[in-house]
Amino acid sequence: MARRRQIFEGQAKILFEGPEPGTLVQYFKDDVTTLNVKSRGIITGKGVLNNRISEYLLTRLGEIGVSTYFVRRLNMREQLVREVEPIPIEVIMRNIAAGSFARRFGMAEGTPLPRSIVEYYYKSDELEHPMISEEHITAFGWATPQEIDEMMSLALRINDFLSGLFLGISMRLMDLKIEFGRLWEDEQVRIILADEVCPDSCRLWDLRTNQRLDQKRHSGDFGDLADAYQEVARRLGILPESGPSDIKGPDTLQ
Ligand code: AIR
Repeated sequence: MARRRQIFEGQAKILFEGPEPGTLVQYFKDDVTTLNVKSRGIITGKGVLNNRISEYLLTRLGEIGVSTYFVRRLNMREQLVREVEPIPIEVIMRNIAAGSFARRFGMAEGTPLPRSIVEYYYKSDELEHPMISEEHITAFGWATPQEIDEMMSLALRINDFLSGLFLGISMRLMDLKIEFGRLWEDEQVRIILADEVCPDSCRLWDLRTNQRLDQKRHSGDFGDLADAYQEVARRLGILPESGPSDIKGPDTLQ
């Protein structure tokens, strides 16, 4: 196969130029890092699972009318996505206190919040993703007040829908990180969800046992994570075609 032009490489994905204008190919890597990127590892098959999980969740979101960058899955590790103008903000929805939120407010992890809370962080590895307010977003020109409103209402819808979907498979969506982008179509611009949704980008706890399916990732011990990702895929009913034995998948990265 001909070499493709690489557009971007992140901690867990690589974006290549797509087959037609306005598209990209997203490759899901097996690499895993702690959230502060201080510890790295590999979970064999994680990329294959995340590709399937994100395909499933973005397809369900599309069905309820949330526009996303997902076009279709191409193979075990890659999907075709729409190219957008990225907005350099991470939107984090918090449903239950955990992680940095629990530390910041001195709350025990697992404490329910009075309502879902939206937070914004500036996407910069160098600055370690500082938390920002709407003031910073508009003052620095990262998004307009209307775009912030759009992101906020999309984030609430996405969070509500996914919380219900995960409850249906006995998992609690503690928090979720999403990113948006601007899509230009016929000289019109609109905000769409432009980020994978998978266990890399959220915290999921088992509803009954409170087992933390992400816990190891946050502590830097990646030991049991392969099992946790497989458990999420299994409950969603989307383990790769031939089951866990097929999880490595073809090495299509060029
Ligand atoms: N997240 C934050 N940066 C990258 C990601 N994936 C996600 C975490 C967690 C949520 O955002 O996976 O679900 C909040 O993270 P924290 O560390 O701020 O509590």
